[in-house]
Amino acid sequence: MKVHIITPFPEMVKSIINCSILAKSQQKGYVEYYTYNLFDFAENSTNNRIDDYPFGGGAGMILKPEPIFEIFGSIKKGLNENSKIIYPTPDGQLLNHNLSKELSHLDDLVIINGHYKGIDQRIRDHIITDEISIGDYVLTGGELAGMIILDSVVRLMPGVINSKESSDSDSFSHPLLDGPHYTRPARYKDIDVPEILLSGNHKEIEKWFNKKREEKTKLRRPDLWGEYKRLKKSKE
Ligand code: 6GU
Repeated sequence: MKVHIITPFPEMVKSIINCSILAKSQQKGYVEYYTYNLFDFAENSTNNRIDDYPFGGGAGMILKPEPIFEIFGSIKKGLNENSKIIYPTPDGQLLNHNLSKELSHLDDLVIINGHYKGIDQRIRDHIITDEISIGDYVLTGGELAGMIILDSVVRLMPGVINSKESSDSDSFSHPLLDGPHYTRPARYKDIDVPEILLSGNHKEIEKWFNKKREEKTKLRRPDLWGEYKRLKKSKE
């Protein structure tokens, strides 16, 4: 997958893609990241301005169309038909596991990060294919939201995380939330790991783990709990 990220703050983006799994996914050849500094494309077209006042008045600045159209014009030729142009925005469709999974199968992803009050609507109407929100709260800019979207997508690409089981047991790839995990030592500061985990009885351990997942889901997410019970019933 090729990932193109358009932003006025490429350093912010690079600090994230150069660490941990996102960096490894590039080293292993699964993903290639390209970042574009919006200011580099504002020199000719808009006298170094990337934003301007909104027509009709109101508070906040709007990202100008020219630099973004120019960058996108240069990227567009190389894009596969199977690609999405994403605008992270609090008024977008809510991100969830299924959406991340869908995006993880694409050949190209373009992420356009907005700032200030937003971006000129013509960019949204003519370039963007998907507007995505990461939750019901507002961030100062699109970079962090874009990186959250990207992180959730890249980790689902086959091969990026070594063990398939590791991502399959996560919360949200299953109707139940994930349960408690322990590692050595079995006793630390007089606090013991649950005995069942040391028993070697895999069947009982699985039962115990599932019970823990159920308890947590029931308590924290009545919506998922209801869905889980419906699913269980339909299988009976
Ligand atoms: Cl995608 N962007 C910003 N700026 N704030 C958000 C968001 C995105 N999703 C929730 N809040």
